Amino acid sequence: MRFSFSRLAAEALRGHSGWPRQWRDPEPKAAYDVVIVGAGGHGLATAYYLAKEHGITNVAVLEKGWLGGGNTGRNTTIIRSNYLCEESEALYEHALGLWEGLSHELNYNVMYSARGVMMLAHNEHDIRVFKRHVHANRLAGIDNEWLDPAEAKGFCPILNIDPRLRHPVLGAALQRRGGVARHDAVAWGYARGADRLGVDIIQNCEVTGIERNASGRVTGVATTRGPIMARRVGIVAAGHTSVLMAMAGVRMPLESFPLQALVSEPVKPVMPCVVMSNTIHAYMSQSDKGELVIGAGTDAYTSYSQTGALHVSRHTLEAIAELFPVTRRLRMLRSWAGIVDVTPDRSPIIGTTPVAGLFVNCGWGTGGFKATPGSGHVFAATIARDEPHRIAAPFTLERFTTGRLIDEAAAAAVSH
Ligand code: FAD
Ligand code: PYC
Repeated sequence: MRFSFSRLAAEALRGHSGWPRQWRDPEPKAAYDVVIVGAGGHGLATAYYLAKEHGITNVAVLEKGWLGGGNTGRNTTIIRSNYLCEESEALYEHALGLWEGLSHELNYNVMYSARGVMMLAHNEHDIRVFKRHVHANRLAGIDNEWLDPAEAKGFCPILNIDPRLRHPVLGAALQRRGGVARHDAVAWGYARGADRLGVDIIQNCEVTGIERNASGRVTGVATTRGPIMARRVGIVAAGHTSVLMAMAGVRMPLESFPLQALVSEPVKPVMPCVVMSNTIHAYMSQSDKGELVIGAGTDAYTSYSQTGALHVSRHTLEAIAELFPVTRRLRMLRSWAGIVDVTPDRSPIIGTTPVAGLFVNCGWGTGGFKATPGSGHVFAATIARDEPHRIAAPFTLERFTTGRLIDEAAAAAVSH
């Protein structure tokens, strides 16, 4: 018998032939204890820790697209904990600690590689800001050190430290425990872990409404696959949080911007670490496949476009070619954008909301990948106990009414 491609494809689609049974999307149940909206790394990690640490397994993660297809699958995977304020130091350091054991925890190789993250200073202002971060971090027991230009080049030999550059390298802050991980492995690792603990992960299921009873408490969600009842709903839908929260009548202090990245054709290992430059909107590392992973800045205006403006990536490539002359003749393979949601103080919002039973985790802006394990861990505890986890407590929505902001504009890595 002859097999046509379309027949094989139809069989594969019908039965997911060859896939282990547990990978098929389950039919949604009528009711859950907890519904998580968004199957990015943060949502999946939340579901995993709800089941693993709090014994709450009647959980569904609803995803409008495919698992890990949002920012989790679009980011440049930089991991670090060199933030300025003590609230953020605690949060990102909690995450970094979890990264260090994550492959073991999930029995899934997330390819966390602590190869060092170096942030370049190009002017007097940068030097002061980064030195302030170095001192603040060291006081908190977090590794961060100052390098002069020659030391920076020693750490990353392809770095151009010619003082005649348009933006010369005047020094750098180095966090040696920082690094990168494999983004889709993080989503799949948490998904598999949650699935094995009984969580339902349902793709192609867009949440279109949030249902409440007469006293205003959440009772479930409306979806493109029908209504689903839930006692608690957690929104973890980076970039689209305002849209979802508006369904429950809550206005969020967020703006959504495209942030873009691109990768080069694969080359032999040339880049031993991660280098970032806030000032000229460029950062680069090398993936295990050999591609140079390059990140750009955000678009200057709010939008839901998943491509990003061409002049933004062009500006970045000019900066990259100047900082790393070996890249000048490389071809770029792909470029894309993700939609990030940004708060006024550049710190996330994690916690309860004015609507009983509704929880939110958002506002990670350009820098939430590094937080994935920590974010899921503290958000799960917040949902399970209906009160903020100790580390999440400063990051509640109320800070925008009390004015107790956590200003991380300088540590956010990408200028906005
Ligand atoms: P997502 O992975 O975006 O998941 C949210 C999910 O919600 C999506 O899958 C979406 O489809 C789903 N959703 C939305 N609306 C609905 C709905 N109505 N119903 C159902 N599902 C819905 N951070 C770093 O720390 N380091 C970096 O180097 C870094 N680089 C970045 C580079 C780029 C180009 C981008 C775009 C981001 C970068 N970030 C980085 C930020 C980081 O990617 C995000 O903060 C993080 O991945 C957010 O994870 P998440 O799980 O909250 O969101
Ligand atoms: O938060 O480190 C970061 C980052 C780098 C690129 C985008 N975000």
